[in-house]
Amino acid sequence: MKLYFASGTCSFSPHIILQELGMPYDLVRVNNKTKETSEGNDFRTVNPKGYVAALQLETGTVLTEGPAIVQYLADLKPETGLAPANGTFARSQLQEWLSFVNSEIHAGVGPLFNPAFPEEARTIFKDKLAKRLDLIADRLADNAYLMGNTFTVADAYLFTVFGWFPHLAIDLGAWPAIAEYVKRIEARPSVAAARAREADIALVA
Ligand SMILES: N[C@@H](CCC(=O)N[C@@H](CS)C(=O)NCC(=O)O)C(=O)O
Repeated sequence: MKLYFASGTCSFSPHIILQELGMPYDLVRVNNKTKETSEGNDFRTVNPKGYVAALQLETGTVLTEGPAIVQYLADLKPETGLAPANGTFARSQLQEWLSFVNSEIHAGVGPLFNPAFPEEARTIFKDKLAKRLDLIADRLADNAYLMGNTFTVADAYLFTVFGWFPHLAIDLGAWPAIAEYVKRIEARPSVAAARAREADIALVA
């Protein structure tokens, strides 16, 4: 398996999961501006969408979209509990969280990275985001993780997106349950291991 990643992006979520699985994998860095990869080719020949993450299987087939990738990975080792079994109601609830993180949080902060995004729109996005964060904080008030007491792929994804918040001047300290949650996941060995693996791959011009 080969994960195409770019530092500090949503590809960190499947990378955490690869580490959680303890399975061997290759890592290819993508320069998200030039689309050059550390293998010396144009990333768009691998993923025509041009964005990370992309997971290439041994067969050569490429899977894209973070929520799909992390579920595929989790199903390789169901015993890890990273995703409830397919076909169960719990699996639908996991997908509910993945969808929420994808469309409400990830897509909710994406435009804020664009310096050309107008100030008025920025305020509207941040206000909406605060409402979504209230919901997450409520959930985490009595639960260590989104799905309860078990760390799942949805947590790897949400943790990854929360990692961008300091760069957007959004202080999670206003939601103490979320701040604690971030610390809890930060302490997982998989997070440090994934960071170390990424740091080992030289930057691509
Ligand atoms: N819908 C995709 C979005 C992926 C995405 O937003 N990737 C960003 C990094 S977090 C990216 O590579 N952007 C570069 C680009 O769009 O050119 C998913 O959920 O996986």
